[in-house]
Amino acid sequence: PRNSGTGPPATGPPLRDCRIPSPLLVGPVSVHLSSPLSMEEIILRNPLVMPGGHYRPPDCEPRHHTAIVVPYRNRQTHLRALLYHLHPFLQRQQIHYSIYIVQQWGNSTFNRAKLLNVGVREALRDEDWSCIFLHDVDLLPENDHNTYTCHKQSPTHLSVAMDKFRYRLPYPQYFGGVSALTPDQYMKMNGFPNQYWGWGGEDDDIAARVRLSGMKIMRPPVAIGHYKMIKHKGDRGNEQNPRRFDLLKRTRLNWRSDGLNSLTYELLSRELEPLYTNLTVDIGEDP
Ligand code: UDH
Ligand code: NGS
Repeated sequence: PRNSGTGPPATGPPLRDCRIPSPLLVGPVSVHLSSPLSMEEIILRNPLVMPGGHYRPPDCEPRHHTAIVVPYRNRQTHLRALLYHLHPFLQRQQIHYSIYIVQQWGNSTFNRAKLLNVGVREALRDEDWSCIFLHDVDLLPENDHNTYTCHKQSPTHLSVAMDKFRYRLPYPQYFGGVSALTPDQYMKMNGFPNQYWGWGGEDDDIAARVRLSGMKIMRPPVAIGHYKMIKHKGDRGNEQNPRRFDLLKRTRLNWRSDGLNSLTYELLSRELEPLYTNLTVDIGEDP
């Protein structure tokens, strides 16, 4: 129904449901990274995107409502490449979506999983999203048959074939890059850990939480889950976390007490940029 909270205002006759699969899909796309456009040019190329990076297909009723949550700090060129690429990609899938950039304020050590927790909580204040995507800023999907929707049964890992891993999984339990959950699945696993400051291990912890809370991970076929990663060096403020192996040993003991139910942060601003919602957040620092 058009007026169930996620629907647009009731104007005009009801739209027919969007077709599955979307007739706009093209399959494999070549991703060029050489010269990213300016933000102004990307805005001009996406006239149907509304403030906050919000979009709904104009001529059919979408079946999927997806929030894209991106953990972020100081990756301007990657962000432009992602927006340039992802907006048209999602529009071809005829999804109702918004893109949330969750920006860690200050210079304390980066904490990807905690930023994702913040993003999920803030996105769910906006809309009754049926699906939440956790998306690294430097990963560009190369095939639009890899749909940005959720499975009711299981959390999904989408980035199963990244160019830097020669288009296959680096190890069977790998859950980094791009993944997706319904809000129910997210609640069931108590969200993500808040204690991983610095690089590494948080994605393995999230994968363990999926299993410990009684769920499984689904994946698209390797031929479809292709991603190009924008090459870069390690970031200042995100050095390897020496505690990650110790933390991972305790996931089984900690997942019920550390996560969504222990999340604290201060939202410093929430800005509706033309192509994304910009959440700037103080998540504190490694104690
Ligand atoms: N991120 C930022 N800014 C940072 C750090 C991380 O935006 O300063 C975000 C960004 O969305 C990135 C994600 O967090 O895609 C994951 O960052 P990462 O550096 O852990 O992973 P990535 O796959 O790089 O991008 C890995 C290469 C460097 C590894 C060096 C350690 N051996
Ligand atoms: C594992 C890390 C993951 C990481 C993956 C790929 O070793 O967090 O490598 O890393 N786990 C631990 O360190 C415990 S990558 O090749 O992208 O740098 O995602």
